[in-house]
Amino acid sequence: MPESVNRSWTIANRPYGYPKESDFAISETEVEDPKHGEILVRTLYLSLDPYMRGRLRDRRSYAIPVGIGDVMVGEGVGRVIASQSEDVAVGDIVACQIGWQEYAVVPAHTARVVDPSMAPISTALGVTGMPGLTAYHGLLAVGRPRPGDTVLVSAASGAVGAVVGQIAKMNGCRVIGTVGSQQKADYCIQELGYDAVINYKTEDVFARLAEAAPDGVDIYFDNVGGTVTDAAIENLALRGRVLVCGQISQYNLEEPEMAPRNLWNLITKQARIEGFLVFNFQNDHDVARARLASWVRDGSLKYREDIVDGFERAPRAFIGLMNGANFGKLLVKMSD
Ligand code: NAP
Ligand code: FER
Repeated sequence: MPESVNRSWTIANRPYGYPKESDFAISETEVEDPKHGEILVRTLYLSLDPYMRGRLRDRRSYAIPVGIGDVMVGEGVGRVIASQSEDVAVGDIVACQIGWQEYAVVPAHTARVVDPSMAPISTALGVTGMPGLTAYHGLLAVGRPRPGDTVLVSAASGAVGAVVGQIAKMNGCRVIGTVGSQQKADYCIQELGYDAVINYKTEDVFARLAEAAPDGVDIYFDNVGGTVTDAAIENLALRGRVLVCGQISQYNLEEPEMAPRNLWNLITKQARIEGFLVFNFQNDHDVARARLASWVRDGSLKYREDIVDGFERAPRAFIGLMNGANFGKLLVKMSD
């Protein structure tokens, strides 16, 4: 029988600037029984993602903000422990919108059954999940890389960035990454096969990029915004493109920077900037997921997970994501 108490992380205050641990509060409720069409899921892994910072803001976007006192939103992978649905069985592993909690009752149709023989189940939140799909569709469908292209990717060792860089290499591109530490730089070169890496915290990104991409950047896959993006725009190749995937350098600023001011480069280079959301590509997710999983199985797509042990640590780990403390896809492993 399931435990009777469910612990969840709720929002105590809307963060001002960088979130603090005191912006989150643990609450305990009874574990509920699923009703018709629902399943009860016990969380095994919880995903922590940059987009969650946006959900803490009091503004409407593609999703409504999390309210004060509400359980923090988040995707998880869990085991079905009770089911009132014919489509999902007790014992199945599912990926679903679980929230930051130990148990969740969710409509069965919103859960995706995960096949553990495809890839390790934790990857359903990373390399074969939302971040991997973002990299896959963003690079291939929006960026359309050609062999010989120079591809620049920021947050290059992260959940999205590491997949972008490796798929770019598979497509015959020259890959340059930007990262925030020497350890991440070494990983990108030694494990992921990048051609060059720039540490934006210790190096002059403008000068190093001009050196590393003498013929200019054909595709900049932007995960961060700020200075790195200014430098990328300054160094675009003819008909270069900037794919705006994320702007993490701005997420915790109360006054976002109003850069870039060097858009005249788009005229001279006849370049374009395009933003995209992973949700735009839902019809192609199954094919993409199968390809990502097959690359994981044959070893051509490497991935790194930063697994934090214990549900209590979720807020601290999330705060760390916002300043680069994570190294790889950030997950919380729930205690057994
Ligand atoms: P991640 O890269 O695994 O982790 C975030 C990384 O961002 C940190 O490790 C850090 O790496 C970097 N970072 C943090 N603060 C920074 C700052 N002030 N300036 C520059 N870099 C900073 O996270 P992820 O899940 O792969 O997400 C990467 C980006 O993709 C995020 O911007 C996210 O919002 C975006 N995204 C967009 C979509 C979409 O549909 N458009 C979907 C998923 C993700 P360093 O130590 O290297 O700085
Ligand atoms: C993300 C950053 C931003 C993301 C989604 C968004 C799924 C969308 C924001 C909006 O519509 O306001 O990392 O990941």
